[in-house]
Amino acid sequence: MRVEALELHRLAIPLVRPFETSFARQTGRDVLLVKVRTDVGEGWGECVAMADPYYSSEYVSGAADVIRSYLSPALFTSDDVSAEAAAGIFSPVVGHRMAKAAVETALLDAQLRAAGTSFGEYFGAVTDRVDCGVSVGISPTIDELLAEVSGYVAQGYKRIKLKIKPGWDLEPVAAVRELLGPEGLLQVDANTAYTIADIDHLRVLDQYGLLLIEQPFVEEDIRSHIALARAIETPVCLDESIVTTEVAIDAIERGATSVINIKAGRVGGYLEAVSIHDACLERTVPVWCGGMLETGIGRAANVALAALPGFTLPGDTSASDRYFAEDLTEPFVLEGGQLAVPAGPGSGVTVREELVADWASAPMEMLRR
Ligand code: OSB
Ligand code: MG
Repeated sequence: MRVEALELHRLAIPLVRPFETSFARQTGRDVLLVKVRTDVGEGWGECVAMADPYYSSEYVSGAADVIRSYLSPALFTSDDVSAEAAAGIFSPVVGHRMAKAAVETALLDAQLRAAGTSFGEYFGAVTDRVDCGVSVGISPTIDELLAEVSGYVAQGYKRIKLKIKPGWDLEPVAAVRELLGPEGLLQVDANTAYTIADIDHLRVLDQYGLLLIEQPFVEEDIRSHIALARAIETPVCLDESIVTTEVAIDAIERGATSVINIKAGRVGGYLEAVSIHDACLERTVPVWCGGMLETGIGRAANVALAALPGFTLPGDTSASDRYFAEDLTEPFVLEGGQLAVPAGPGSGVTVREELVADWASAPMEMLRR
């Protein structure tokens, strides 16, 4: 396929409720979309980078610049590119995986739409619906947290994930465990807010029967995660630390993680995400699909990924209305705690281009060969 042009669309979309983590409080999403125009048709990709470099070193303006200055010129040097070739074409650029993932996904969408193949079929999906959980932000009070969680339970979400940080951990976890009862699936995510000095404190969580504790320590600190995994019963799950298949295998073999949160954006794209899934399946390490508050464009691909056989835990693949009043595609609607895997070619969803234009926070940028 020959890429004729890349369009960069920057949008501002309000969230239905603020989302607070240990690192930031977000009231909206700063969305970067990539549309590729090729000789076989068009494709879309959503960049998961956040407005500021607080979750990872990437951020939206940086990702846009990497695409503009490095990734699109690299694509234009060839007359025959494919999603499978993208990682090689982009390999001179170190890191910037979220930027690379957005472009690779747009290429894959164009290529699979032309071939009449869905993301699910291409990735190796074994089911047409996936179990969904919901990630619940830090709340001003325990009462407000319980009201929010009760709403999600009533909607049918199969698992609750609580964002935690020092000062917001044991009390909210105890309260939500009581609300859910002993059988309710519950897990926590610290987004690197703790240090090795907190191991004794984190051990107290063992009494709440959590599915896992996600990323308590900084990205590069594999050693402290190994120490924690040895000290507590709650399984340790890595998110931020897992940036490639090699890192995933290393973390598993060293005992730093016994569950992995797979986010395609964080690892450079869906092809690498499938490779991490395969490595985990081979080692019987369960995985689940993470999220970055994606619109329907990114969500469609996540739901297809979550349909692979190793995704045995409910993902952060929530319905459109958990995030936005209106979505950029047809909405993803929860049915029996599940979302349907889109079946049409490529991502299987239709981008509402009039909304993309209406919600633009900057003029569209056209990058041509
Ligand atoms: O750590 O999993 C995370 C959102 C933004 C950045 C990081 C994370 C998250 C979430 C929300 O937990 C997942 C979602 O609902 O998309
Ligand atoms: Mg996380």
